[in-house]
Amino acid sequence: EHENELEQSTRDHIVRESMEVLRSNDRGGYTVPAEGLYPFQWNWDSAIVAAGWAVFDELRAWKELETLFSDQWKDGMVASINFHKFSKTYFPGPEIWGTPENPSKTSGISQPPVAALSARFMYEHTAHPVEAKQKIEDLFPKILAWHRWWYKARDPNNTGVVAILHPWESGMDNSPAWDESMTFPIDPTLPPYERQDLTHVNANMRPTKDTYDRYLTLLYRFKRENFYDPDKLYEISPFRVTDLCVNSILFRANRDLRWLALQLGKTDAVAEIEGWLDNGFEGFKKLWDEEAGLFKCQDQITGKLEDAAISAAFLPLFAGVATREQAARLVENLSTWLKHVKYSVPSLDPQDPRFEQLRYWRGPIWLIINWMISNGLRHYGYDELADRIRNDSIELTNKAGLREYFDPVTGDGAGGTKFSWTAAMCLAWLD
Ligand code: 2M8
Repeated sequence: EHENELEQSTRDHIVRESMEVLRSNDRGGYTVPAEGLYPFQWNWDSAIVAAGWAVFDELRAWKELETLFSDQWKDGMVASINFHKFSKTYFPGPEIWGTPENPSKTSGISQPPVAALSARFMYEHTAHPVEAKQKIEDLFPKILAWHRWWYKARDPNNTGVVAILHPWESGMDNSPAWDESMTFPIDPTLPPYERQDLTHVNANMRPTKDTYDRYLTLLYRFKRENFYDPDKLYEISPFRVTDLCVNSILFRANRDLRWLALQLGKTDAVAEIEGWLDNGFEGFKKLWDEEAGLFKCQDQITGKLEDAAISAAFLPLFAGVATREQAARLVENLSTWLKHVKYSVPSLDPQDPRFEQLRYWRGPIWLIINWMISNGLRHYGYDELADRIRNDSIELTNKAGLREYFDPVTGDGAGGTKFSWTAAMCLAWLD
């Protein structure tokens, strides 16, 4: 009894703190991921944060998505970063990206398409259905245009799965899944640059200089190539990978978009989205590594599956694209991983020699990924494992606070503090 009360008061405290983090990271219509470290509107952060706002301020939640789409490119792309207000605490900022459309107001690449998921979540949980339906009416064509962009710009050969052309597009920036595909030469003419991230967090928690040189090699190449013209980029990019994170989220987002289309009676769109789902189901088959019992990312230039087993290997469960047999193998693998760390889910197989418990997407736990994996496991009937991930997530935030990510061995918090998407997950998922 006493313990329950204690637990309840800790939960109340986390909820209050989470609301406080969103309010303090609110810059008027959009929420920054973390003060200083990430001073602009990031795409998938923002979509996840909208679900957090929805728990205590619906109008503000819709506003988050509206602001995100206010900078949508004419071709349908929604950029990874929207630079609404000047800040010199982040590199590379708008002066480096120098994108043509909305002059210098966005980056020139995209990020995992979470928006349809949040729009559905908000519509399903609304206390004001009439107003919410109007919001959905307005957002629907924009989200649809963005999904179309993914297929046109990033799957011109109609394989059913889309490419990322930069590790930043996956959201899992320095994942070992890109190691083999990030071996192209560094541009010898790269202008000198000064990283800002290292002024906010320890270097051992961030990507290395060599990795940043390659991020920038790609950026300058894309900028030179007719200013990020997506028709060209797909052909000329030395990095072209089928990423499990973007593709699983896109698949799930298509299911949610289809649901929204049905609410709005848009039958043409339903048929179009069903076409993407059918193709996607076929496309995912190539990403299954039968020997490993895991999904893998694929280098589209060499055709090879990437060898790294990363947390995104479990995201096809969230997409709902894995078969029952595949789900069983995935669960077997995940259970083995968890024998090697205290907390779930590390971003890399802890048995991999490249595993680093603190370095960003090469080991640490990210709450948003935990939510997706747990949700997927529940869908396939693996409730016990789903509960374990949820309980670990509660324990981590209780213990370490609303940090950017967490050490799977010690449970310590790492990276940025007062982090928006971690707060949003505490509100929309863990409470
Ligand atoms: C990280 O990415 C940015 C580049 O977009 C960076 O490190 O500079 C990633 O964790 C990404 O997934 C996330 O959206 C962003 C803001 O939280 O930070």
